[in-house]
Amino acid sequence: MATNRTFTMLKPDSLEKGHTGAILEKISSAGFKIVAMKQTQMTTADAEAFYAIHKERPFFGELVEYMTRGPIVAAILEKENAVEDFRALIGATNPEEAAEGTIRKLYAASIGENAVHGSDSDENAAIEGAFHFSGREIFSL
Ligand code: FUP
Repeated sequence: MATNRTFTMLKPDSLEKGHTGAILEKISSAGFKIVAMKQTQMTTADAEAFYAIHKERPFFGELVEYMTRGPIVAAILEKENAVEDFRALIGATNPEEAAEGTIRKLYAASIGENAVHGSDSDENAAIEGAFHFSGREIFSL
């Protein structure tokens, strides 16, 4: 079932601005089932590991600071074609380039604080889901 799952995080700015409910509603309305979900806070080591692929990029330090400054909501979502459909629902990394009606267009402030994460491949969805959830926290609904 890995190909039917993706992983998301509502990032700290979404929680700070009170957008958690609205974003989860958009996710549910788009046909995604939430098979795992929790509110948690990443440590610096967590964020450095999660975003290790970006460690040489100039924005890495700010990214780690942003992602650790407050709680996030992490979730595993299930739907046919989950990875691609969720990327379409959230919109481009830079909210200025995100399509109308996408989550980032509606709720993201900037490319650095872009409200939500969505896995970019089935393989990364599985890795990222396992980073945040144990098997006992994932439910087939
Ligand atoms: P996305 O897959 O859309 O989440 O985007 P990336 O994996 O390319 O980037 C991960 C995170 O790094 C983004 F959500 C925000 C941050 N980032 C920047 O701050 N500046 C950039 O130019 C690109 C990414």
